[in-house]
Parts: sequence; structure tokens; C-alpha cells
Amino acid sequence: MQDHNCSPLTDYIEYPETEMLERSENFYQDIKRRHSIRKFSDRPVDKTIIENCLKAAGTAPSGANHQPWHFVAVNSADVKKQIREQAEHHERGFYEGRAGEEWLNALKDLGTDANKPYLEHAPWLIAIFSQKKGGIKEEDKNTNYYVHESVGIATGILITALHNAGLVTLTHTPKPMSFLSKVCNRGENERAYMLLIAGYPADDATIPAHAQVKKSLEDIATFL
Ligand code: IYR
Repeated sequence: MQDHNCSPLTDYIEYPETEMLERSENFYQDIKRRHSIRKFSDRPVDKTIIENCLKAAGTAPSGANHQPWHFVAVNSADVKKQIREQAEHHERGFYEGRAGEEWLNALKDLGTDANKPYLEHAPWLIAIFSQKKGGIKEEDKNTNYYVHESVGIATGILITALHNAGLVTLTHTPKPMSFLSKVCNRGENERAYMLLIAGYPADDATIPAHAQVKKSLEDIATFL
């Protein structure tokens, strides 16, 4: 390895193998209770919980450790209303033709349509932005690498952290999503990546049967 500034790994924890088996099984049992939810309660969620989950997301690996992401956590009723209005406007165009027949068919089993009341009901909307230029310091303007992969991993950790905290989420990608830059006041260097809705589920929240079909291990993995 090339000479570089580094320190010893001191926070790694090795578990006995029996404990590893138990932990991996327990984690699977827990994460399989994560579902995309489309009916949210308006019950408030403490900002510190969201901050902790965002800090967890910020630990994600990224290309050259540039951390090419920015999260805008929206709790303001006024900003949520603006997001809902614009998302529904774009979604109407999508559902009324832009999506095309094949895409609309693929969505039938999820029961989605252009109405997105959860964008106002849920306590938190987290708009996730990717950054074209950046670096290890927030003000850097160097080339970022593997931006999509990096932001995708951070988003995955965020979803997992929110689930672990006891909240439910929905990944929402209104198409086009560029309106989020304006509403959230983000500059030219950033592109809206995803909108994550977070909060408590409504009492009558449901999970589509379609979403409960998960591919088997044999389908998703090969051991060589
Ligand atoms: N963005 C739209 C449509 C949509 C697309 C996919 I792919 C989904 O998995 C779910 C919805 C909407 O949110 O309704």
C-alpha cells in the first residue's frame, strides 16, 4: 500500500460465530418488517431522531470519500404543501399518459395514482440531493466519483436507520423531480435524487400483496 496518513482500527468488534449467526438472522427478521407505506399518520416525530438517522446515512462509503449528498429534511407545513402540489402536478402528467402502458401496468398491483396526501400528512419529507462536484470538505468543487452508487448506499442506510428507529418510509421519485431543487433552495451543483417520506404509519396503513412477494435466496444469489 502507498504511504498515507492512517490510524489503527480500534472500533471493530469481533463476535463469536454463534453470535454472528444469531445477529445475522435477527437482522434479517427485523429488516423484513420494512415495508413501503403510503398512508401516514400526522403524529409528530422528534427532529433529533431524524438527525440521528441522517448522521447514520452520512457514514456511508462513497467515491473517494467525497460524500456527494445533501439531505433536506422538511417539517414545515408550508414547504410540504408546495412539494405535494408540484409532485401531484407532475404525477398527473405521468399517470395520464407520459408513463406509457407498460409502466402503468407494472404499477397496477401497487394501487398508486397521482394523489399523494402523505406528502402533507407525514411529519418529515427528506429530499435527497446528489452533488456533481465536491470533495472531502463541503466547499470543495472537485470531481465526484460513483455519485449514483454513493448516494444510493447512503439512502439505503437512511431507510434502514429510520426503520431501526421505529418509523416507516416511502421512497418517492416524482418524475420529473427537478422542482425539488427550487422548493428546497438547492443550487446548480445538486440534482434531486429521491424524496423519502418518514413518519408513523396511519392506523389503516396497508401493504400491497404484490410488495410482499420477495425473490428467494436462490433467485437473488449465486455461490461459486
Ligand atoms: N412516481 C410515481 C410512479 C411510481 C413508479 C414506480 I417504478 C413505483 O414503484 C411506484 C410509483 C408515484 O409515486 O406514484
